[in-house]
Amino acid sequence: MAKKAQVAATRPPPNLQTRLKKQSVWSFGGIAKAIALPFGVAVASALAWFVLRWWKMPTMYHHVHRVQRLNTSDPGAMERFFQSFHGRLPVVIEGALSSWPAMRWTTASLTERCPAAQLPVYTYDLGATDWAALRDAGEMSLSQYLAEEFGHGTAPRNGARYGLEMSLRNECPVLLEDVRIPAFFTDDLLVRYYKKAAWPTLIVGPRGSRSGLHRDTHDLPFWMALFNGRKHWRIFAPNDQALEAHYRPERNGFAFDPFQPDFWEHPDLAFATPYDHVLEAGQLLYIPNGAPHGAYNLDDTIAISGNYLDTRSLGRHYNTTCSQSLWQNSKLCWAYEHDFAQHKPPQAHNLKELSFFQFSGFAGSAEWCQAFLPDLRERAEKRAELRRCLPTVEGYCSMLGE
Ligand SMILES: O=C(O)CCC(=O)C(=O)O
Repeated sequence: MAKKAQVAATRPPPNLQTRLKKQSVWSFGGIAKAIALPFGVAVASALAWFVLRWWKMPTMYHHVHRVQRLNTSDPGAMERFFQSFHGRLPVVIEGALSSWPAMRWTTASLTERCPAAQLPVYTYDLGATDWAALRDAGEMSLSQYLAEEFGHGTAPRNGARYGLEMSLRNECPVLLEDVRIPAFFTDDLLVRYYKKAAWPTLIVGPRGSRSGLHRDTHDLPFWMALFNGRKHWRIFAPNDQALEAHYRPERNGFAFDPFQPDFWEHPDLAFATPYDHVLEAGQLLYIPNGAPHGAYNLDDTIAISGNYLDTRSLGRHYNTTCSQSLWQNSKLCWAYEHDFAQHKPPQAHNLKELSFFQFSGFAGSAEWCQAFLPDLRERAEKRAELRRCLPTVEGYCSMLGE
């Protein structure tokens, strides 16, 4: 009896027993049991989502077009250019550069012939907000640049500097004698009315240097004549919808790498359709108005390039380009309307390749000097950076008997 009473005394009263039972549900084991199922389901779903996304992740663009070619010796090449490519599609033009002395340019000849030339240099940074994802890295002498950046063979290098848009007429006018303006691009309103335009310009880039995907200023069409090395190009149609979400108006460019898009982050980019071409020395590339483009230098490259505005592009210029907030206040959208309107487009078959001096409206280099030098002197009074170029241009023109 005494024992029974003892046992009863150690057993908790019935209401306390149920309380303890309830508490045990919230013990560690209980909590673990309670969350194990939802946690397991969440992990499994996350894993399934990850695997599915990885499985479905595109590894390349669904469609890649090759850039079509046009040979200048084909009868009707000029008409074909205007019918099929002008304002619509990029095209590689062959046979246009074979007689240009610039095809013989080397780092040694540029160094010797342009001793005072200064080259604007840039470094590629996809995160930068600058044009073509190229950060301004200042200016350096062309000869020093070529000595430091070119000739590294195939050794992998990071942070190569890219030399872009060196004005030939200001920095090394003697080189203008070695280049021509291809017939396709000679109907240029800018060279006639917008004297600030300094095209064609020199573009020099060592192996591994590159530009980001961008549209050109005022969505102008672009051409490049390549004299040395190979350049890999990716170009998109002006209205490729898959690109629109990646457009950054502040830099008229795109926040992704067209050569290695991040398909994990942006699977929609697989629906973009690039035109792909490795441009070889001796080839001329045309990129239509507003077409996004970017290039990667597979070798040390030497090229010239230009933008232009021809009468056949004027409708697009005013109706599309100038309606964008980026350009609507630009002088090119209002100040030259009268001049541009009275300019008649030449017939395609009348277009001929021109020397730079003829393209600028002069019979030859001496006549060009007579107009350009006083103009440069006047502009140099207001712009200090042009003062540096005066002795170079004066030296060139005095050689011709200005
Ligand atoms: O050659 C390059 O890397 C790009 C040049 C270019 O696209 C441009 O000047 O608009």
